[in-house]
Amino acid sequence: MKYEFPDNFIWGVATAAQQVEGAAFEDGRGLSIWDVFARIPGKVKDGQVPDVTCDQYHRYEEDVKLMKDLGIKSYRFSFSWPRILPDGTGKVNQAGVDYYRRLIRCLKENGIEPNATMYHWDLPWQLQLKGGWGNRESIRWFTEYAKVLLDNFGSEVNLWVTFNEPIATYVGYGMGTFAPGLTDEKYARQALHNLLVAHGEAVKLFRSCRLPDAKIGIVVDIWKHRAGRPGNEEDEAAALKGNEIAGYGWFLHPLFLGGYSEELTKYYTENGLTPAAEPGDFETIKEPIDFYGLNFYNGIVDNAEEARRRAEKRQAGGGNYQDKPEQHPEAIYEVMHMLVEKYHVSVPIYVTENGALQLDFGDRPKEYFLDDPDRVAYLKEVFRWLHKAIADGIDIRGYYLWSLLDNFEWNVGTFMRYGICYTDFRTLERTYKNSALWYRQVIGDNGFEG
Ligand code: IFM
Repeated sequence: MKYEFPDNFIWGVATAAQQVEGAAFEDGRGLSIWDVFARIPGKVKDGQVPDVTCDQYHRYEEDVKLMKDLGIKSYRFSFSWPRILPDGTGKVNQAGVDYYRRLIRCLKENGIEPNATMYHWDLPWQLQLKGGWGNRESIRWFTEYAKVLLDNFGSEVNLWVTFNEPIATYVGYGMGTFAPGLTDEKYARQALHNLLVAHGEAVKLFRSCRLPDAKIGIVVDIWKHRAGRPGNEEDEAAALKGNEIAGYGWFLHPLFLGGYSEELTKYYTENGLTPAAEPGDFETIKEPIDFYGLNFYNGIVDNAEEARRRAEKRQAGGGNYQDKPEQHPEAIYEVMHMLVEKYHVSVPIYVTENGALQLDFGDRPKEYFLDDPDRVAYLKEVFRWLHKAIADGIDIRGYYLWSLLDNFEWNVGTFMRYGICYTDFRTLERTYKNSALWYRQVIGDNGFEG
């Protein structure tokens, strides 16, 4: 069967500033929470730091060339807040603005549409020192930053994302495994409330700029949970928690339906976690957006027995990522329907991230990574389900593969390789993996036979 995608379907690739740019201490860039966090022993695998990563800051022309050669139609990247505003607010770093101007110009000259994210987890360290997202002032800080971006690039970029995956801020403020490494549940819940209001304020600001061709949205990742043993109390509770309490429902409900869900409200009340909100906050969060960005990687089956077994293994030193979870690419289809049917999403949807990883234990040659049939098989499966959702009438406009390059995968550093291009982190040379060649074919044919 031929899986053909709609005309004008956008085939893209995605990255994020902290993961690919490097040049952490160049041209006036300030520190981000990740620069600092990575220096705390034990926080990032093997003590890796994101100082150089893929060095895209110096090699963006080479990367744009790769994209052009692959037929990529749109590049989703993020602005580095501390590169633009080293202290988070106040003085603008002109060298930082100039870098993004060069990048955007280069993309456009090569016929590649920029899709820019304002915030992909790299809060300026100076703002963390003032409490970061837990401080309600963060709404004002973010709006100031958004204004600098819109003033400088509003007429250059037509696809804008306010936030990438808000949940990461919970992992950083509540669970401690992401920057800045806090484990304060109440503060984390407040931080996420502030962040959502900041999103709404940025959308209002964007509207006031009257950019006729530009659109704005938000990216929320969805890992849809279901009970492994339906009816089993523990499994059902885990799935509810994964979906509503510490998952997508936390964000989608206020963004599309208004206010926190019944389940989350109950949880907040019972646990004394209700974030302080001001009048008008929920209207601001629900400010209409132009598109929704879905980051999809997997569907999750919750089985408490299985979770216990894994936890024991971890405690015994098995490590966090030794067991690859079951793959459920079909969940993307369910997710698309849920967006429309449960959350009444009526704006166009983009898959703003999707991809597969290879684990790098440091003992395998480059050639091993270049041949990646598992990634191709996974992508094919995702595309089939995506195609089916489009055939059902869901308005899906594009797909961004995570990622163009192997890059700095947060707290596991370069251990997880998500790229369709292999990055040699010593020489910084990029090499196509077989998946890149396959993706080029898909883009060229606007679909595939399978
Ligand atoms: O690398 C991350 C990205 O920064 C956000 N979404 C998930 C990716 C893979 O883990």
